[in-house]
Amino acid sequence: MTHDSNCIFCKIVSGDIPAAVVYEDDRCLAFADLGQATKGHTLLIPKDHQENIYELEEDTAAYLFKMAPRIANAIKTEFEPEGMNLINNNGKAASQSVFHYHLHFIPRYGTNDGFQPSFEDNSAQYTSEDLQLIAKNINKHL
Ligand code: DGP
Repeated sequence: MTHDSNCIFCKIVSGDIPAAVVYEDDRCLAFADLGQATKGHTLLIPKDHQENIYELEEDTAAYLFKMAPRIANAIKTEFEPEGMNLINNNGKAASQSVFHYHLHFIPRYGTNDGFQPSFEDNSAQYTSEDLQLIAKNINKHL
């Protein structure tokens, strides 16, 4: 198990700093996000220090996403939100501030709950041929 002594989430894993633990087992930890973007905002992390989606080992990813529906359903049952966003930020440009992989569970209480993820619709700028080329160019690296 990799532990980075400078990583705040590794310190939570080791118990060096406290957290409001939602769930814990030998491989993962879920705890309340300090910021509570909305009520019930929870983070799910691997105990192993893996920085981001690019570094995430496939079996770690599989385990986190195996647990994800359980965490989401527990939040849903408790707070009865109208929806839920699962978000993972990778890199500073994508608003990652803690460089230990984490999945945000953000329960949504209507459209005015203070959390506003938005996506531009740029579909007018791309033809279906453009999309085919984008897909092909990504696929060649898989
Ligand atoms: P991100 O921007 O995706 O890297 O999200 C990092 C989140 O981690 C942010 O929502 C606040 C939360 N966070 C940072 N430090 C702590 C901490 O010490 N304890 C807890 N519970 N959450 C933290």
